[in-house]
Order: sequence, then structure tokens, then C-alpha cells
Amino acid sequence: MDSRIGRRGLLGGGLTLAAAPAFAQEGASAVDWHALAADVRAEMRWAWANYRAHAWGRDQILPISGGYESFPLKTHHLGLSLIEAMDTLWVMGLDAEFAEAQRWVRAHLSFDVDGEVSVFETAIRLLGGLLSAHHASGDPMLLAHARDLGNRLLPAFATPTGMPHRFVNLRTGATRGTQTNPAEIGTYLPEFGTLSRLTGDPRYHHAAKRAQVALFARRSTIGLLADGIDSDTGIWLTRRATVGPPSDSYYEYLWDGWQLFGDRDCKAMYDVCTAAIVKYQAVRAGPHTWFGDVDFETGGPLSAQQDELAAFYGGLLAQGGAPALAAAYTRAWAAVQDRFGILPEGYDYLTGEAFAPTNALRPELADAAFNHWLLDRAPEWRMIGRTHYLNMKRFNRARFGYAQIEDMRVQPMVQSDHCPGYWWSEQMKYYYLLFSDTPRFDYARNYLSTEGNVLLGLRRA
Ligand code: DMJ
Repeated sequence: MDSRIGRRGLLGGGLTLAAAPAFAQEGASAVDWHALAADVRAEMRWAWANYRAHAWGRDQILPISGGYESFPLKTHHLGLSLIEAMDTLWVMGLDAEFAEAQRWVRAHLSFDVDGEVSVFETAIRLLGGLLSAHHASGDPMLLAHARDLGNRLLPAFATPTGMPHRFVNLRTGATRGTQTNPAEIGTYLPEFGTLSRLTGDPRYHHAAKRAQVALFARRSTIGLLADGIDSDTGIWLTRRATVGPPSDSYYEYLWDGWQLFGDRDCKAMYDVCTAAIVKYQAVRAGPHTWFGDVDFETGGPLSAQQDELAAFYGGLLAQGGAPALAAAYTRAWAAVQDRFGILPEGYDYLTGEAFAPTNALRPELADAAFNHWLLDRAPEWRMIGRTHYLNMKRFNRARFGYAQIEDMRVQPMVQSDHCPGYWWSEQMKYYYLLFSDTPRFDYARNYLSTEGNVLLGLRRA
């Protein structure tokens, strides 16, 4: 049963939303959370030892065969997983491992490569990773690399609209890729703004903010954004409004511009976008609340197919001040997790089918649970994170690390020989922060990027 829900009903509390499961509250008090955190730390240490032994300085380890693969460059390695892991190692107190990563960066990292990278992936993973490692250690060498990389990414923003091209050659600055999307246009401000703050050079902050504003200015009359646009002409290429990819982190970084820099424009843009999303996209299917894809100009429904990446959205909505709706959405995803064990890449909330039965070792539900927990400390979020962790350990653990799943419908699940860089930066950190109460993190005042990089809130002893 798919019924549209008006915004007043959702935000006004007049609706019966799926309640927090009572067993989660009861079960939570029986869990030794610090022992669980120690287990997460031990898994991180084990995975790091494997990466060190089999793929040191390479971008991504192949966790089944013990080989490696490059990303975001096609053939050249930039130590992606190592850089993504650094602040996670640091919050876990794996200081020797952090120090060896630091030594590798000092001795080997160079972005002077004649190769093309995704501006978005490089910014959130490598620039963000260097900045969070700098936040952890204060090492100026890490900031120097971040600045060098920021300079190499900037040419992508020199477009007629200010919305960046998708790809840039790290050495030549040549850019390409005008057919783009909200996430690849507007997921830069926390990293670029932090770089500006640390270097005193305002160009990075300005470029990132200008891109966000340029896209927002092109919203439809009902306040929605489609998910495809030409960055040179500003002409929309698609009609679908979605909170999943490739739009997801655009909304996240509007809120984050406000959270991290107190930018009122970002807050205003977030509020306008969110009001439209809640009004036109929130739907009820059985006991659960979802955000369906709709036409960006009419608000008419297009699809009940949800991408797993959209599971982050409950955490964002909670931060943005709609906790009941946010909790209902995260519970909808948690129910899918309870049913399948781990989340499929694609789930249809009307048919209940896992229409994309792979699992790319995704962090989004753990991300949402962590953000909810930071806000209200309700035990159910820790329980969702615990299930996420224990099931990942059960299904995704392979000989040399954690692996993606080729088909999660069959038992035993079929693994595939990939471990994405974000695994090192995201869920392992979310689990640890959720379970550990570590003094290395300021639980009251902090900021984690879309890639889980901590840009505010690390506490150096
Ligand atoms: C991460 O790289 C980031 O969270 C990004 O915003 C989208 N999702 C992937 C991990 O699934």
C-alpha cells in the first residue's frame, strides 16, 4: 500500500510512525559495548595487517585473492585505502599503524600524475582523508598534500555556471564531463572550506559554495532538483528527483555548510530542498515510511525502487530537525536489514524485492544510526549498528579482509573480490565511535564528512 503523506502530518506528529522496537531497548542493556568496540578495533587491526602485507601503498586490496586494484586512477596507485583509514586508525588508538601510514604518505605520495580522476571521488576520499589525518595529527606535511590536491582539482570548477566538470587530469588540469548530477556538483564545501580555513586561501571555499548555489538556483518551481544536468549550459538532462544517488550528498552538504561553517545560505537552501522532499517524496508503504523517486517538476511518483545509499538520509533528516520522520525512515531500512541480514544495493518498497542483490560493503545504515545516536542516545541506534557490524562480520569477512557480496539472496552468500576504500573510513569508524565512548572524540561537537572523515571533533591528548 503506497500512500502519499503530507508534510504537516509527518512533521506535526499527527501520524503513527513505526515505534522503536522494545526489544532493542531491552537488549541494549545486556550488551557489553566496550567489548564490542574492542572487537571492531581488532578487526581493523587485522584488516590493516593484511593490507600492509599484500597491498601496501596500493589503492584497494582484493580481500579474497590478496591482490590489489587502483582507484580513482586507472593504473596508478595513490594509497587510497591507507589515506581513507588514517583518522579511523587514530580514533581507535592504533597509533603505530597511523604513524606508518604517515611515513608512507611522506615518502611516497605524489599527485603529479598524468591521469584523470573523478573530482567528486577524489575530493571526498583523498582530500577529505588528508584533512582528517591532519586534524588528527597536526602534521603540516598532510596539509601540504591536501593543498596540492585542492589546487589540482580547482580547474574543474572553471565552467560558465560554476558547476564543475566531472573529471580532471591531475597533472595537466584538463577537464571533461559536462553531463553531471547534484552529488558531483555539490559535495565539496566541508573539504574545500576547511582547506581555505587552514591555508587562508579563499578560492576553494568560493568554488564549492558557488557550485552549490548554482544548482539550487535551477530547482523547479516546487523546489525539487532532478538528478542530471549539464554543467556548462545549466540545462536539466533528467526529470527524476531522488534522495539516493546521484543526488544524496548534495543535500547532506547543504546541511553541513551550516553545521560546520554556520553558513546561513546553506541552511536556507537545505530547508527549501527538504520541505519539497518531505512534501512530495515521503510515502507510506505498509508500516514503513520511504522516500520515493518523483518527477522534479510535478512531484508525481516515478518509482518505489530505493538505492541502498539513500539509507543515510534518516541521519541527515534527524540532524536537520525532523527526528520522527527521520527515525521512521531509518527503521524502514533497519527492517530490511533484519530481513536479509545485510542490505541489498537496491530494494523495492512496494514489492519487497531486493531487485539489485549485490552488497557493496556499504556504510549508509551505520552512518544513519550513528547520527541518530549522536542526537538522542537512544539504544535502538546502537542495536542497529551492532546488527550491521555483526552481520558484516558474518557475511563479508574474507581471507585477507572484508569483501563485497555478489549475490546476497543465496546461502552461503557469494562474495566478490573487492574492498572499497570507504570501508576504511566509514563503517569501521561509525561502529567504533558508536560503541566505544572514546575520549579521542568530542561527542558533543564534531563533524564527519560524507566519507566519514572527521574534520572537527578529534581530541588530541
Ligand atoms: C561513500 O563514498 C560516500 O558516503 C558517498 O557520499 C556515497 N557513498 C559512498 C559509500 O557507499
